Amino acid sequence: MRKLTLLILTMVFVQLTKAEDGHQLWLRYQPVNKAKVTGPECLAADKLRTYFLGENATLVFDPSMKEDAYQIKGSTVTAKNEIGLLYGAYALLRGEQGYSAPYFNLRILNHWDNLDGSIERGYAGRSIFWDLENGQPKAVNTSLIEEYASANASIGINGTVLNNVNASPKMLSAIYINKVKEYADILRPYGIKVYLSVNFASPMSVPMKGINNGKVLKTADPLNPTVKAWWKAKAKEIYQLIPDFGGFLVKANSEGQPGPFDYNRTHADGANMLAEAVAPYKGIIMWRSFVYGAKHKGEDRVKQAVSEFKELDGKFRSNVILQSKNGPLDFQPREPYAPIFDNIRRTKQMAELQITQEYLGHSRHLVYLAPMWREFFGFVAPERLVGIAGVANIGLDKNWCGHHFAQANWYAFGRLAWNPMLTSESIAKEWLTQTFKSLQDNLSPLTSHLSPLLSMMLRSREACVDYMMPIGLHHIFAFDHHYGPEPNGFIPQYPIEWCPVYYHKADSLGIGFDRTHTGSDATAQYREPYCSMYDDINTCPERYLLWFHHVPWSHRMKSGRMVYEEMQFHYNRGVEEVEDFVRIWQEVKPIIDEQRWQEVNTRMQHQLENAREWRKVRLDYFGSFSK
Ligand code: GCV
Repeated sequence: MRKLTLLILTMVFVQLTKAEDGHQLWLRYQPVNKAKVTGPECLAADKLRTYFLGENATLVFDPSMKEDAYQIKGSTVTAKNEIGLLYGAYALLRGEQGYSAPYFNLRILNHWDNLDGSIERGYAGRSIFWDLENGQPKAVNTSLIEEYASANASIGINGTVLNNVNASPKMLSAIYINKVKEYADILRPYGIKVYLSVNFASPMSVPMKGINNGKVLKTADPLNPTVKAWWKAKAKEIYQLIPDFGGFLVKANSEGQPGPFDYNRTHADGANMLAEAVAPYKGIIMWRSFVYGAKHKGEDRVKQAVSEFKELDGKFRSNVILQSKNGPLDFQPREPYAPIFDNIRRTKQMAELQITQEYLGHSRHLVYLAPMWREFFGFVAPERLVGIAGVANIGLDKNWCGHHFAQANWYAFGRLAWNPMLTSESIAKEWLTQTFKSLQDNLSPLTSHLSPLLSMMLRSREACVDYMMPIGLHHIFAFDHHYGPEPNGFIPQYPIEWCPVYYHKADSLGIGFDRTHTGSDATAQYREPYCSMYDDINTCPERYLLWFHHVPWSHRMKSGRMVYEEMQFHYNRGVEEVEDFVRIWQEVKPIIDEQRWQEVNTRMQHQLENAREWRKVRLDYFGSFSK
């Protein structure tokens, strides 16, 4: 027994003394180079030969299998094609057995990366794809992109949009398209297709040979024949270089982006024109429904997507997919689901989730997002969707995501895109045991640390809701950067939808946004039973109370507390939860390597400070109304 303990401690010591910066993510296989692999020579064979701990592994093609699916029996992996074998090889390395097939065909990361190297809402350093070197696009970092590709392939992600939805037209110039080809060539063996965000007015900035005598166009009107010809020629140019190019993602007529409304055309006119250009190559158009302040300016912001798109349902070409955020507002820590998913019936739909923590404490707060995404699937059945997009949290930081635990959100996104029925707990467990090897079963005396870490991850999203936006308060984040509270936020020159006071509507009588039939009637956009449930103050779940109702300060909550007291309760609970996370992190110190432990610890101290700050600022502010 003593010998065994000594052996375990030695193994742990070796593990802990190794420099550890988190760069390896959850892929911590040591090259053992001992397995003999029988079967086709492919990337899956390479991976198994290098990392598989067994002596033999076998790879088998079975053309009758579903695309990308795999079957693992012992150390034999069977799949239809090389990508299926690769997914299977990674699954075998993490200990899976049995049959598995992806739920969604489209499992896509959206990078909000700008060509100058900055990342919109990025909190982990600069872009891995873009930057300028002497005014030219930077050279491709092949080995880094290969690492990125294997991380994605290991969790089944099969597409990536390389640039920000607030897209620069330059993206479609020859010099950048050539770079996109370089990325596509590196990513292809890993089963990852590239896509681009496009600026709808690109024909007005980027000249195209053979169109309008090589001069830029004066219009981007989607019904104009020269505009159509420009996009067709652009698609041809791209597909000649990248035959398996995925297609375009478009943000149009929202937050100042150009779009078909500029020419009195509809979203369908715009999307269909682009769809026609990529159709010969089997490309797709992902058209975003995140719109406000254009055609329905002045209407409650959370209603505008349905108002704009409902009447167009059924008018989109078959290769257009409407891409909508999970909530109707903007990636708040908790939102009711977006009712656009109820209202669109004859157009393909995708959900857009945000992996980067724009409103959830950036990469400073430990917030595990799988519970939030699972909550969404409880309202929007996965079978209503053809794909999932996730706004990436990846940058040039050594550990990719800024916070070591933010890697878990990248991991969870991929796993849920593969199988939305997986539980948050099983995903967290997989991630923890792969990422912190000392938690693996073979070091059983230490596995007792797994459960506090698991519990911390699983409670972290609710804690964040508690200290940031209890009982349905929303968008009371500081202007522009969205980090920290600014409940009194009002800047007359800003659109009212950016101002926190518009959302909480606190005054001496009460608080909350009336979205019932007596108010903006946003509840009417929901299917039953939610429409009636949310509309009635007696049945509206209290987690959404101030989202849907303006209530007097004297309103009694189910707990018997009045509204302000209930807010106090939640703020306190949120802070106490973070205090407990800090305690857990101290407790696991002996089993976590020094560098990662310290880096997480520093961030946790910030998180705690911030949670206390949120509590104080909000209680002081709202207390001044509620008295
Ligand atoms: C990419 C919010 C964010 C913006 C983002 C926008 C969108 O408004 O704050 O940074 O822009 O959503 O999703 O288009």
